Amino acid sequence: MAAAGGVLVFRLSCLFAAFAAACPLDAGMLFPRESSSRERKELSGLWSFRADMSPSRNQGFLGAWYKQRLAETGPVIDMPVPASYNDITQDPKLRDFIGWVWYERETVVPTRWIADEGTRIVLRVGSAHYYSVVWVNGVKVTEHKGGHLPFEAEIGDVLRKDPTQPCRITIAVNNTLSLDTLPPGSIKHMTDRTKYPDGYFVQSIFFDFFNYAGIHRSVLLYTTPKAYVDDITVVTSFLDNTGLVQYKVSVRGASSAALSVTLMDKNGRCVASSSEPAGVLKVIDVNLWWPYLMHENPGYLYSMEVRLKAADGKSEDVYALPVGIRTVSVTSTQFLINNKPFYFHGVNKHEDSDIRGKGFDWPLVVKDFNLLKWLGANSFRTSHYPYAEEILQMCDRHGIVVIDECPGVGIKDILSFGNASLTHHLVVMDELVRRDKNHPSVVMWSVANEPAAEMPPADFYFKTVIQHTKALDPTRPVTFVTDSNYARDKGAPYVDVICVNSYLSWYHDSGHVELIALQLNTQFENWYGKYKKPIIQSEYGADTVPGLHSDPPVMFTEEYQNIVLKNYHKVFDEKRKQYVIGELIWNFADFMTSQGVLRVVGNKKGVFTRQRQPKAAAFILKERYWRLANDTGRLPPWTKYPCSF
Ligand code: BDP
Repeated sequence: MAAAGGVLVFRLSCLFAAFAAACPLDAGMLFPRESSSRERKELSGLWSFRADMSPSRNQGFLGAWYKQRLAETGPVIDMPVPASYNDITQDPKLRDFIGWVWYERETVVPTRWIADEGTRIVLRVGSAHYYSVVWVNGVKVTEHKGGHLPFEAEIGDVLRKDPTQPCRITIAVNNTLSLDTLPPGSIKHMTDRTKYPDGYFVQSIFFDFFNYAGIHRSVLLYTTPKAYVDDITVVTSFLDNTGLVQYKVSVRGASSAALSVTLMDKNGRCVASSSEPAGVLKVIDVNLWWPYLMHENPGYLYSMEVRLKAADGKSEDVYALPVGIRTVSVTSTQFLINNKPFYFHGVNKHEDSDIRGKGFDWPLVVKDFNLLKWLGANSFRTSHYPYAEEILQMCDRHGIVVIDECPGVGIKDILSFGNASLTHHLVVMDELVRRDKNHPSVVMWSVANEPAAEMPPADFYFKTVIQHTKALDPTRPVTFVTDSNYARDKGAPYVDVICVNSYLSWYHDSGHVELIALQLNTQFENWYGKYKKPIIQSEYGADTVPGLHSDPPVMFTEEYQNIVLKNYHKVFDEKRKQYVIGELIWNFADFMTSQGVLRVVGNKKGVFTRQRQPKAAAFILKERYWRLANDTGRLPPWTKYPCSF
């Protein structure tokens, strides 16, 4: 038993060594939490805003709009942050705008932050879509490529230059997508003057959601002492009833410093501690982290409190990281969490709602979690980009399992498989793993959705991205999501789990629901026969306009969505006894897309409307998911189906 324990710790150490060494980014990206040594100042609210409507979209840079107050260089409007700017006004030019928009906010920084040279002042942007440049009091402090992931800059030096000035933050954001951005897009200049006026251009995108833009997550200032905890990495495991938390703390700003690491249970009792920057904490009688509906006490979190005392003994930094102790592994037919088979019965989502677009909104987040629980969903995929950190924290606490997807959606053009794209894709994976590596809810990385993987460079491209991701994090499986076109299997040899999207009786054989069983069966047998890897049906569904009815069912009615779901479910029930390890409906809720003849004010495949009201299919899914939870989980008696909601 001791020997087995030793082997496990050794295995964990090897995995961990690879994990902790692989990330090439030069700093951590811990979520900014308050503590006795760290303060936060939220900058959510109204910002000044102007879209640069000049033909070149370059007026703001030529006129150096960042050098003075934005209102001094032209008219400004109020813009809420966080929110997409597209749906905030009545102006169609702003909804469909492509190019640079300018945000500005003035704030007052507490005098003690400025006076104390030992305080680091950090400006953090949760996400802005797509390319951002940031100035403080006219001085450029950072720029960042890519939406959906945070970036930050230390701004203490700039503020201390003239402490009498308020802190004026200017952020220019450009939503232009090119063939080497992620997601890719392209600008089309229309040259036929009989049809288009001079200078007319449009942005083509190859993905099915509205290209919402602006500052999507909160902007804030936070402080740390000069010597601070820059990053923490944890990898967890367990043996019998002993939990193992392998950790590494990275410190900055001090050549020598004393550390204390304390792991506390839910009641604040210390269960393990250490004074080393890296090591393994052992937790006797461990409470494992379990998914929702798999255990009567899901989402159990410990708190790892790291205290850093600088050598001069004057300053102390304190950071508390929530830690869930669990393992994830994959066999040729199963997905195991804590060595028990886990069946994904969940949804695909979007960050999307009326008015806010992709802007973070707590009421929406909490409503969505209540709906997930009502539905009996135990998981979701962050289709098609990383979601807000606050959402992952909710998943950790509620035991909702996450497939964490990068914005690799719509890689359809051969030019998007070139070096520039690949290099950027690897950086995005670095940033994603750095941000999300410590979330117990995140059980798998998804590197792309439905790329044109039949193209010749795709094999090298996906091999490189998948192997890079596995090197970054050897503790989690990796997938890439393919469509039902079997030719597009280029990433499949390298992934751990096959994720397949298919729209049987919808995009082909439209209306023929009687073919679903046969075609779905063929789909599964083909993939499993060739790769012998577990399969998730990562998308399936049908557009449904709420309130449209027809019997016998026809496309777009609520009855049609129901019958499509039921036909898929019959096959899932057969195959889940073999190698199908999950089903994720497309989609949780209706969402906005670009206008086009296939979309009636957005994609209507939600089982909830965009306003989060159930269509008939939501009740079918709810009945099924609770029944599945009963079959596959370990529910306490009071949650037995039929549930009491
Ligand atoms: C899938 C895509 C998803 C689309 C969906 C659809 O992965 O982004 O929204 O089709 O057409 O192929 O509804």
